[in-house]
Amino acid sequence: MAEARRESGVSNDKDRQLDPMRTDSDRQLTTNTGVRVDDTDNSLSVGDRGPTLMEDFHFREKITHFDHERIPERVVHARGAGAYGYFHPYESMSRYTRAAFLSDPAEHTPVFVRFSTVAGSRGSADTVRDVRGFATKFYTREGNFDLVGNNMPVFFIQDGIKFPDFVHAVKPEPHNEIPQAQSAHDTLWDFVGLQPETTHMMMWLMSDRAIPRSFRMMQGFGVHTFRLVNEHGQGTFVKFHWKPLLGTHSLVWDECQKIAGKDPDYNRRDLWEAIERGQYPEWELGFQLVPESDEHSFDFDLLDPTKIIPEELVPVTPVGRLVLNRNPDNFFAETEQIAFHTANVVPGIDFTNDPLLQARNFSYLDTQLIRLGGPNFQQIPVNRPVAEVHNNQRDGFGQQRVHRGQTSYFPNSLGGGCPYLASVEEGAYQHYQERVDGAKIRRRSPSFADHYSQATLFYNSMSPWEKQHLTAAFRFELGKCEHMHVRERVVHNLNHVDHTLAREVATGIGVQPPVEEAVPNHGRSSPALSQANTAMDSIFSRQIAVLVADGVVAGPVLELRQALEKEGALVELLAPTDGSVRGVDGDTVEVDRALTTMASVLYDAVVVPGGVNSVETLLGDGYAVHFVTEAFKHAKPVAGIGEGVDLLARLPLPGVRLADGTNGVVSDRGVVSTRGGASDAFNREFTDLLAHHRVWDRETDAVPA
Ligand code: HDE
Repeated sequence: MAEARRESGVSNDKDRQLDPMRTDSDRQLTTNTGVRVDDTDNSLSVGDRGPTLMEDFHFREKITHFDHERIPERVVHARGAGAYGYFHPYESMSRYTRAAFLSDPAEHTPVFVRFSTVAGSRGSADTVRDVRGFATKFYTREGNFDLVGNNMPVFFIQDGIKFPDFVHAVKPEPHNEIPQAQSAHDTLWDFVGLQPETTHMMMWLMSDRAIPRSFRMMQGFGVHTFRLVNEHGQGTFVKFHWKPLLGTHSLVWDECQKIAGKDPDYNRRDLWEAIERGQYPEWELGFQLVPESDEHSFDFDLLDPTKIIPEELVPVTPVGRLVLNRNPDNFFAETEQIAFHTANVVPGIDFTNDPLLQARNFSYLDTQLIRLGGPNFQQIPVNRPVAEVHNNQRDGFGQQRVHRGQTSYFPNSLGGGCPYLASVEEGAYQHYQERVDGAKIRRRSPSFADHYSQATLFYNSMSPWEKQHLTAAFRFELGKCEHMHVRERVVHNLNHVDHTLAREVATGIGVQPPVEEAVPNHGRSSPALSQANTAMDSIFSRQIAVLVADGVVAGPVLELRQALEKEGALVELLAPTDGSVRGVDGDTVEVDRALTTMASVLYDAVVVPGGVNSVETLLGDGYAVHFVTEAFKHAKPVAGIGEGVDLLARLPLPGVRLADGTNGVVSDRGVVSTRGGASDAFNREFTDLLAHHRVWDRETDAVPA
């Protein structure tokens, strides 16, 4: 299995490096010291019913290992999923950076990417409202470069010294460890209300970005302004962007909460299965480039991580392509033990004085020391660079290498001066020679003072349905706060973002709506921020449920299935019980899953085919009725073929016009119906709806599901 997976992936330097470290267990059982074992079910005891003997080294070793099998989970981003792949640039970026992996389109650099949620513990559900981590390790031939980003382009705080406060506020409350993986509780919103610099990020967190449909359908951002440096030592500011090929798509909140129970591994499973199927996720790397001479030409500070550079001001230059094409062999060894660090940079990539980035450059190495048990964690297979490593660091827990020679210091003559230094021309890292001077002060830069303009920009850029989701999210989250003054303070802040938003939120949470606007809305927007403008041209890997029972008219279903699968979609037949159903013509139709094991929230769309008996059975099945109604409620495409339309007609689908026998294919409010077969016109209409992901203007609370 692992072999098959590996063969499906592109073999590269990292893959080849890992190969000798991979091990299969298709051999005789042994102890850790290689002694063969003939019984691992019974401990060594005195007679049949006597005490267990300390002498039983196999027992002791087995239990001891087990006792120590957990390492501390990440203090944030504990829950994640990862995969290997590769990156290549479209063309050389050497004008801006001397980084070798960005200079040659023919060079494919191996990568490992780990996606994560932030607040929840390792076993928490995937579909919580949260930021998603998007951390990429590039195993370049000049050393590892880690781009440790998120799926949102800004952050909660401006200075890293506040990170423990923020994390303590968002994590489960310390007295009772409630709630798990939720931002909807008093301490977070207490902090947020008192810390207006969080406002812009809270808009993102309350938006649909916080509930992605798939890791494969998320953007990624480096967040901070970094610096590229070319071979002449010239710097250019840069913001890193990842754009998913499949577009940026989200779930709906009600759906998220249900998936958290139905399939807590929803996003993790989605990534794993897509890669196993060979439907490799892809992103485009993009740069927003700002010449140093323009450092001060914006109305915000480039060093302030609570700000974006609107794409209308600085467009995103396409740079290269990231493909994830191989699942890890072992979750713990690879996904759990991978150690990212913002300070893992290669020549040509450098930092700025963003105070959040500076703090991160300390934190990540520090955290790995406790999490991975000592200073040799870079030798763990997943962390090892493909570039050669030579230095004088010999000792410490878990040293894996056997360094030879008498010397482990520099300079030396006894070891022939090795390892010796490299010049910059030979590829040594040289820090950007930025001139800095100033007094030591503990003060936030006045250029970081505007906490609202870009929150307003974000709000103004949302489509009507996105605004509605945003308001609903604020109401939900604040509605979970026990303390009225906590709610009030957030509304007060929101009134600096947009008066209507503040009033709408206030009305939903029992807070007195503000009477006057705090500041006038500046009216500017940035269309690139709205998910309404994302790619909607593909149904690749979308999942469609077809509900069937005995008596189904199978022909049109199979045709539809073929048409959808041709476009890369996945179609599953669900019936009241597993196995197969009998088609109306007596044919046997294989079923993929029993309805009771699944739920509409695990699919992107639902189809009800024809067949009088099939439809009668489904109508009498609460799961089936709920399935379709719920899919409708969650704004998903719904389709009825033949008598399947009768089933739709019996459900509370407000205001939907259905095919009536004479009018061919009817498509109304995201419901496609036809009394005939699944014609080309029908298939096209359904495919188009699917590509658009959801029919947002149809979302309705009136549907009881
Ligand atoms: Fe992190 N962050 N972070 N963070 N972060 C960690 O490192 C930290 C921040 C991000 O899949 C920790 O190995 C500080 C911004 C990701 O393994 C820790 C500050 C962004 C991941 C840490 C920040 C991130 C982490 C926990 C404020 C987006 C998961 C375990 C100064 C640009 C990486 C670990 C993975 C993980 C510290 C802020 C992204 C403790 C102090 C901003 C994707 O080192």
